[in-house]
Amino acid sequence: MKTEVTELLGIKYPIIQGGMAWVADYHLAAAVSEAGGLGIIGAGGAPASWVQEQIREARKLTDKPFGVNIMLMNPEADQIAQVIVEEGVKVVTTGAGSPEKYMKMWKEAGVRVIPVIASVALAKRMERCGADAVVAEGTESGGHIGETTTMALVPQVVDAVNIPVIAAGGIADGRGIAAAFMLGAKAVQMGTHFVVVKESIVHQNYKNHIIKAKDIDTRVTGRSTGHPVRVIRNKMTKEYLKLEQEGATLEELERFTLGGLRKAVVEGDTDNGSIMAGQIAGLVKEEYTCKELIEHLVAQTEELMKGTKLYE
Ligand code: TUI
Repeated sequence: MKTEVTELLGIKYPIIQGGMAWVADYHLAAAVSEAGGLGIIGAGGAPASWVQEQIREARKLTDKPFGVNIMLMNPEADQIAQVIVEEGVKVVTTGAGSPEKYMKMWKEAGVRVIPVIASVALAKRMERCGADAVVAEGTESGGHIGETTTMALVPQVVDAVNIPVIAAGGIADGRGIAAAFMLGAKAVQMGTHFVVVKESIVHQNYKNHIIKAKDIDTRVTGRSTGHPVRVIRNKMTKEYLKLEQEGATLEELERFTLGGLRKAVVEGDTDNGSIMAGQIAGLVKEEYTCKELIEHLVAQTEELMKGTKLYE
């Protein structure tokens, strides 16, 4: 399954694992890369020293390329950007902001830079400042999201830029991957399905919520604060959304979500924590290893794309 993105990144399959905070540690990233995709270590809100250690641990498990995701609201983003260069990481993805100020440093170090964006305007800005590709992430995604759906966003971004576009949001099987190719994407990024693979260190309670979720079970918290975040509905979202509707202040609302992802992922507190997941959670039913999942995805995609011009 050779595409511009597999060539750019030196990977076998055009499947990238999302750099999910607290979830995407070196175990997951190395397993995905070993299986032929691109594994990504999610820096989330972690300190730079943690990121450095994770990179070194991943290297012990795989000699294949892997990446690091910087969540740009991280207070140590500057130091993490530096660690990526020092440790010789080949690929960086960014989220929740614009990575413009790091671009020169990364390009000089030969790092492939792939910003995650949720609009055409930002995709164009990223292309202008030297991005190698963009991930166009639809609002179906888990976590911090934009407004536009994957179906509408991907073809508009594809038409607006000359760099390869990677589709994300609402993709968890071969049907979604084939659909992404039809929209003009050259690869996909998936998060939710990778949360439940065998190598994922996420608490079993969290995995169970994803496996049990139905199509309509996600909620978006924080629309009023300007930081919309998609999570699986639970006791916390019920209380949060009620308060939000009543016009609670930012401080009152933040009390609910502060440390919420850690609570759910690490402690398994799925009543009070933030169970970030995408709308496709309802389709994620089985538990595979990374290798099994990726092989399954590739077989399903190839079957669907037989006879199309897009598949060589
Ligand atoms: O970043 C994500 N998804 C995330 S980050 C995250 S950690 C977090 N935890 C609690 C609250 C908030 C975040 C969980 N999930 N996806 C990539 C993404 N980035 N989607 C949309 C964007 C984005 C949004 C605004 C990128 C840039 C932007 O504005 C840039 C600018 O400066 O105009």
